[in-house]
Amino acid sequence: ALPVESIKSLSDQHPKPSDLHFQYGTAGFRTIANTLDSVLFRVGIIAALRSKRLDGRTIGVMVTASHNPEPASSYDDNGVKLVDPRGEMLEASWEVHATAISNAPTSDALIEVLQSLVQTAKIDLSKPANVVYARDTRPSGPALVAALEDGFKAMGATARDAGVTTTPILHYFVKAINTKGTKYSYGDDSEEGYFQKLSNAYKKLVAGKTPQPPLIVDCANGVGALAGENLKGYLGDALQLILENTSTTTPGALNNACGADYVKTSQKLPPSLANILQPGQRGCSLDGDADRLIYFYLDDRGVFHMLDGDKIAALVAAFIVELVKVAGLEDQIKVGVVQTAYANGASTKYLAERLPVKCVSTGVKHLHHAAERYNVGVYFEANGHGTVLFSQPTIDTLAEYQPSTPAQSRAVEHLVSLTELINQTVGDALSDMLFVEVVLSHKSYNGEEWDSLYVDLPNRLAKVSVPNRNAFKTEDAERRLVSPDGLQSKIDDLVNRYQGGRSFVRPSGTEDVVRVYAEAALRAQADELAMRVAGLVY
Ligand code: NG1
Ligand code: ZN
Repeated sequence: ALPVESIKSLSDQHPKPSDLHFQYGTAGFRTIANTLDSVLFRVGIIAALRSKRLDGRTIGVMVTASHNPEPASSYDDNGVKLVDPRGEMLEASWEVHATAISNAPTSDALIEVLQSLVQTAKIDLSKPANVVYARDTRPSGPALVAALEDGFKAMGATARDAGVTTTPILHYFVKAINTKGTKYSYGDDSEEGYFQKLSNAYKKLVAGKTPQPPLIVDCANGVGALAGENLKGYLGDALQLILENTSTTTPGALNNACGADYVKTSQKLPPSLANILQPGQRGCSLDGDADRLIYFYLDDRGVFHMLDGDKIAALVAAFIVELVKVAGLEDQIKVGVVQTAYANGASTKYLAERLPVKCVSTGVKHLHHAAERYNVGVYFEANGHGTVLFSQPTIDTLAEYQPSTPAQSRAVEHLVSLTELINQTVGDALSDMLFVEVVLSHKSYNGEEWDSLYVDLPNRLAKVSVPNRNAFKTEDAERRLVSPDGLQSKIDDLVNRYQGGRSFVRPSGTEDVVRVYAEAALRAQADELAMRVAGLVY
């Protein structure tokens, strides 16, 4: 039976604020840190129940607010996400359970919701509960983790503290723990195991290549600085990393005028790198939990150029397609790409000329699931979150394949090393960074040559506050509105007046706003189109 007494007494120490409604969205629960205590306690309970439901397999819990800033005030954000046993996002039906549990007004109501979940989800409470959890560097983290631990305690779960680490490393742990000792072992379930795996694969992939010039890494003053320092040690001379924005203990520094979201949103170099990045040199920015990556460089005239998730997708997808071809596996291994509506139209065009491309709704779970339908599925959001998934049959094909020429043999070895280099559980800035470096070194590309694969269409992203964002309903992978009535045809009329025009409107899943995206052949036109569509929405 449910340990009602221990849940109740601990729940009384983590009361739900009566005036707040919580929602498990695309980023888990994310809101102002000092309102999240009851949510964290309850997430501890949910993780334990989810583990019991899955026969004691280990569930992950990550405490982070990713790229959100951390102002030194009571308004700093934090958040929490659950990770399913294969290292993937929580199954959608449990997002609904998590929302219901987080909103039960009292301890008694909480018990009732939990009892009914145990019934409907057929949870065998006699099964063990195993959890692994971690947090990013936010100052609000330790108190929230303490509340989470009370949730584990209330359920009698066995919980392993992975300390302060990146979101993708936590996902790696979950998969490594759940595959330990099986023929599908994902790696040793330790940080050493993770860094060993990545750095060994990297070294194999660049063996014999001229070492790349040093890479500047903007760590967003977050946990990526700690992981980056570690990775540096494992890479040795194979790749020289210069870590910047590593002040993980300076209040308010996290994601402040630096990091992947700053670069992508403002399309600017972080001011802190102004005297560091030299013309021609490559740099990249991680976000606050190191699951997003954006590259950039300065041209000879010192002008800043950004290489976002779309450019990364173009670079790596074309590389994989080429390796598959050289290996002689074209007929057996189908490579495909998944994007969202935010992908730059020029990237979609470039990719679609080379391989199948699918567009899905915003949110990693949509991208991940669509990518799983290919033998090798590449997915990247324009904001720099993405990875590559190799299906198990494809990994088996690679292992069993008998190449007939040295070139085929090399290509197959590279593909196998890529399956080890790439964190296949979730987007991973450090793993993606090494992947990009591999391709640049194989192609002998500098930033400018990579950038010239295609030319981005000028684009503008705007947000509009509206009384009720839920009035905005979409279809066709969020590219068209079905409500409010008549709005889509007005947008269509506007778009038709702009050369190369494209625009769409959708409600954000993480903020109380409606987002407007527009692109057009010319900068001024993209800006104008975005402004006029925003005018229709408001
Ligand atoms: P919303 O707020 O639903 O647009 C944002 C990002 C997504 C994704 C999620 C989860 C944009 C335009 N949207 O979603 O790509 O990263 O956050 O973190 O970047
Ligand atoms: Zn992130």
